[in-house]
Formats: sequence, C-alpha cells, structure tokens
Amino acid sequence: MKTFLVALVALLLAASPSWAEEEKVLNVFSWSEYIPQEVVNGFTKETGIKVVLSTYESNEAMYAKLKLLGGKGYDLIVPSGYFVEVMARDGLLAPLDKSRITGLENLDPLSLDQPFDKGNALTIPYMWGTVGLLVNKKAVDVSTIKSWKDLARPEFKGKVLLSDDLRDTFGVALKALGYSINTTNPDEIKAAYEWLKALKPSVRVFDVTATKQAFISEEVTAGLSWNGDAFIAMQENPDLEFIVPEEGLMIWLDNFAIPAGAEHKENAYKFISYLMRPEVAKLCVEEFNYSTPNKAAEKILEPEYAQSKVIVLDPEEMARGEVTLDVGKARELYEKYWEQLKTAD
Ligand code: N2P
Repeated sequence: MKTFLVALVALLLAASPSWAEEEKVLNVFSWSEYIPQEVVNGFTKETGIKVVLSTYESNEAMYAKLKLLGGKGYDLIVPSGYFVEVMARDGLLAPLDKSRITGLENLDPLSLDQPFDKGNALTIPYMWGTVGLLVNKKAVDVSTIKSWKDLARPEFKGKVLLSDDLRDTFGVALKALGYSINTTNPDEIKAAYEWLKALKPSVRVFDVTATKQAFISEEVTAGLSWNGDAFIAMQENPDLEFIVPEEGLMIWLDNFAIPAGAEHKENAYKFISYLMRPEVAKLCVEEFNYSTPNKAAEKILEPEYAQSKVIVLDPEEMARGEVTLDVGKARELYEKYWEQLKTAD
C-alpha cells in the first residue's frame, strides 16, 4: 500500500501542470516603448520573476519571428487585434486559462469579446489607441486642415512623415480616397498604392521608432501619429496639434497573448494579472499616453491625462473611427504594394 501511495504521489507530481515548478523567468516580446520599466521592476520585486523584455516595431515583424520560432521562445506577446486571427489560424497562440488571471473585472466590457477573439479565449486587451494627423502650426493654418488628403498640401512638401506600419499608412490613403481601411478590393488597394506613390515626393521619412523626435525637432511638419506619441510630442513642442480628420481616426487595440510554445505560462498569467491592477495600468497610460481599456485605471488618472482628448477619446469620435481588422488573403497584396512603395523613387 505504501509503495502504491508513493507511486501515486510521484505520478500526480509528474502530471501536475508545468507551472508548479516554473523557473522564475518571463520572456516578453512587446512593441517598443509600451511596457514601462518601472512596471517591469515592480513585478520582479514582488514576484522574484525576472522579465526579459524584447521589443518589436510592427505586428508583421513580431509575427515573422514567432512563425520562425514555431511559437516558442516567448511567454507573452502583444499583437494588435487584426493580427490575432492570423496567428490563431497558424496555431501560434495558446488558449488562455482565465481562472489564472485576476483583475479582468477592471476592463471595459466594450473592449472584450471582440470579433477577432470571441469570448477572449486567446487574448486580454492591454492598450488601445488611434492614428491621427499631427501637424505643426508654423507650417500651415491648422484650421484649414480637415482631411487625410491634406497631407498632400504643398506646404508640407518634403516634410511629411508616414508611418512605417503598413496598415496605418495604407489606411490613410484608403481613407483619403473614401474607402474602408479594411478593404480587400484589389482595385481600391491599388488606388491607395497610387495615392501614396504620388505623395512620395512629399515624404521625408517612413518611421515608427523616432516619430516623436522628428516632430519635436521639426524635421517633419505633418504626418501620421499614434495618439501616445502625439501627446508626448505636443508637450515638448507646443506648435504641434493632433487633428482628427473628417474621414475619422483609425483605431487599434493591442492585446496580451501567450504563444503556443511558451514555457512560462504561469508567469505570464501573473504578469497579465499584475498589469490589470488599476495603479499599474495607470502607470502604463501615464508613461506612454495611449488609451486604456482598464476603467478602474481611467478613473484614477492624473487630471492632465484624464482631461486629454488625445488619450481619453470622445465617444463620438470613437464611433466615427474605423478599427483595423484582418484582411485575410489580401494581406499579401498589401505587402506587395508596400514593398513597391518603399522602393519606388
Ligand atoms: C508603442 C506601440 C503602439 C502600438 N510604441 C500601436 N499598435
């Protein structure tokens, strides 16, 4: 009997979930400038789990790397909604055991149950935000800037910044032409490419990493900006203004997900839970100035953030905006034109 019990205990231990003996490491792969160091340090201090933070600049780059690694190597990633379906189809994401995550009640129900992940089986929202127009008042009378089309105004020639993010930049062109940013119609995608190609002589740079600096130093005078970057740039250079074009903003939602091959899933759950705390989510907003789906955090934001329309979006403007969605097979067409655009003279 005793031998039997020993064997049973050994069997149970062997069969217990891997989190029981997980090493104290968490490999996070996130957009750059997105998770504050202070938050990472606070988590490590509290849990003893060392966070190894690697960063990427686009969904496409993150996806390519994860695919190459077969969904292994990282324990937590932050894909935008429109990449969640793509990754799920490739079997790159692990189903979430939500009973291991705390603080989900802090999230705005509107941010949950999104079309890209019904029931939040694979993802938990982290931050969301917009793409708008950032313009320097010294270059132009900003009251006359109404549309995405205004990027082509002669005043901005050679001083336009386009995003080095494929869907953002194509989105602008599609909106300027009156199409949906999620079109899969080849003619419309081609027309957007032509529009961007015609704009190219005006374009100083395609960028996502140093956009704030380019606007602050006035190397560029108009262009696309994520709301968080715009907020920071406007503080440094009061001549900058964030404009909501009449065609509406583009909206994205970034989410935590655990890659299928993650080796430290329990640590990932702990980290997500830590980030769901209102005071931690507040730090994330106040450092990077994006919008938070964490309603409890939104309530305790310092007034300078809480009162900013760049961070806490007007519901009407939100309703007028368009959310970037997966475009299925058309992604290849976008990518083809994107390459052509970047290499065109
Ligand atoms: C922050 C990244 C914002 C992510 N640097 C836009 N999806």
